[in-house]
Amino acid sequence: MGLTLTEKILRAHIVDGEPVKGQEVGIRIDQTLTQDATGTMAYLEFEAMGVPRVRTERSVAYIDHNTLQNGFENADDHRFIGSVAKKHGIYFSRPGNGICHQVHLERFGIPGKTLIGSDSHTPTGGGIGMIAIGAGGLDVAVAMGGGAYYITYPKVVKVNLTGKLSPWVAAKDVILEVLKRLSVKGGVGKVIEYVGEGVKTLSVPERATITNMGAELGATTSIFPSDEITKQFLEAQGRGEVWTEQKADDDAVYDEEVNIDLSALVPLAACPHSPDNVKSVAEIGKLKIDQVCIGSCTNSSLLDMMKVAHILKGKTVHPDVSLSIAPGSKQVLNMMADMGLLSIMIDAGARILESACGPCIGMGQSPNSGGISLRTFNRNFLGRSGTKDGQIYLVSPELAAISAVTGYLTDPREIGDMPDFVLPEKFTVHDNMIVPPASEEEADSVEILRGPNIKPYPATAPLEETITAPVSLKVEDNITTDHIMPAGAKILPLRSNIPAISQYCFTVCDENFPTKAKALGKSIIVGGSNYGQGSSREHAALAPLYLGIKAVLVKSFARIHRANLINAGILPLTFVNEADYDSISAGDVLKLAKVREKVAAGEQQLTVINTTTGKEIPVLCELTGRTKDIILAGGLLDYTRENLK
Ligand code: MIC
Ligand code: SF4
Repeated sequence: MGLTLTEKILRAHIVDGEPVKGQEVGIRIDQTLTQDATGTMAYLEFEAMGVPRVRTERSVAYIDHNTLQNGFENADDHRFIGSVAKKHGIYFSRPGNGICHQVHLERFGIPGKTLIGSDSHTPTGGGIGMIAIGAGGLDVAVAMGGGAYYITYPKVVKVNLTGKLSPWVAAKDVILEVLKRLSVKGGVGKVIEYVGEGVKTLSVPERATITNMGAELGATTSIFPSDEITKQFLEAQGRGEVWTEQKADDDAVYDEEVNIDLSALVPLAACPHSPDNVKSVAEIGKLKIDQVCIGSCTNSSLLDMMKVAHILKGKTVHPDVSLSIAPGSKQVLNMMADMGLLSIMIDAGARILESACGPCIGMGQSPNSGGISLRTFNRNFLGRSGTKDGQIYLVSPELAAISAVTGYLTDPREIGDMPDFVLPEKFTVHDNMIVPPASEEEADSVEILRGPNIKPYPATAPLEETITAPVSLKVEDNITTDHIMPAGAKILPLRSNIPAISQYCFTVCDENFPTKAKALGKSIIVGGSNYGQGSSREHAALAPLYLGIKAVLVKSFARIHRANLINAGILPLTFVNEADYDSISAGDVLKLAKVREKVAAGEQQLTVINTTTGKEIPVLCELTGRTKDIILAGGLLDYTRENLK
């Protein structure tokens, strides 16, 4: 029986467990990446493990999220990360060098290798045939220390691409179509593998747009084969020597199949407030817009910028619209300048932002009240833009650019003929903003620069014998990490300060939650399905840990968030009968009798007693050998410390 590409790469990296779908396996990690918003914590954790030098083939620390610096905190964090990187063998991509995923694809990614990153859009690397997975900071720290990364051995979904995209229909429309069909929960426990004749018609940046936004499916990752097109891309980056062919066997067996005829796709948009709320432009109709933002790790490549510049050439941004453009990397921005694209954009009235995440994570450019904003990004969760009632539509750069000119949501096919956009044979390569680490001999003398905003990892405690605690919060389905631990210009600077950032935990749902939870001392959160979707931020587990949350009981979890809860020593529980969700109210006191003993004995089904109503509720506590030990120890940090001794 033939193997999928996913399985080939995973099998070559398994160091613990068997390749059985649904079971946990540990894989060797070749490369890691961090960004600054999750990075400070990841490096504090790495330091706490006491490993002097990273044991990966390549680890890179990027600064791209917190680049606003409207206080000392961001700059202090950058210096801290830069100094840790230098000391411990990590490459450091300085602020201004670009968004981690874009730069990693350009300068470091290698087909056939494994990569984990403390950012949920790490699957961008799947665009060149890597198994690239988003993870919590602590998992990345462990991988840097040479430890395995654990995943559920995934099912593999075949997305069979046929045909060719019509002019002005984009890679973004491909992933929006997949999201429309599979939903934000459709990828859980799965890897999405793209195959078929249509693959050849897509360039590397287009493939990367698709794998990047596969994160919104809840998938473990997404992957394209590495072929001649990948080779050309790497050669153009001056890295042709790292190319290898990577593809599935012809007789590979997949768990599910989705067929997409690229020629039949039309321009699409994800409507507020979910990436899977996808409609065609025709269905949405003539929508007047207030803002257009082009950029983010999904759509900020040179190819995207070439298309945008072509559309804006000789035009002016509509008087009622603000257009911002953030190129994905220094390389992209540099080439835009050399190719004259930048002056076309400036001339048209675009507001050029630095190469960073920027508005995607609410760092500036919040829309006006109730404003309609078209964005080439990947997430349109409520409030993420910084404007609570902002209406965010996720679209392709082509659609965004033409709409910025017309002032309303416009089908880009109205532009008329589309030229052949060909990527240059050579990209401008100048890695002067990537600082290599100090040599082993020099490392000792590198001083770690710690600012006053950097506070240690919150206190943890081993799992209690019995948990008796009130429900401090009850929430609905599809709660995102942007609800649990919001980002944005005000809160992001506090990422290295858990006591301070906790004051914003869940405030989107309940303004008083932090005060309430702290006053209760310990408590439990109850939620619906797909709890914790979105970002990889472990702060969405660390802030609850700091506020005394002992267990989270929900209908189902998103993958990375569940892992982060376990890493933080918070018990993840799911209802056996989803209907029992209705029998619990905020304020009820729940009891898990002899929970430590039962978890230690490997019992997978436990009973929660609602002492307020007397009802007994069966719940699942699906912890395997390793995750069980982590929970018993009080979290991954304590567990790793124990195991490193
Ligand atoms: C995001 O897009 O939400 C982020 C900001 O990149 C996060 C990471 C973070 O919260 O720091 C992600 O996607 O993992
Ligand atoms: Fe940055 Fe946005 Fe990409 Fe997250 S999704 S890495 S915030 S550009």
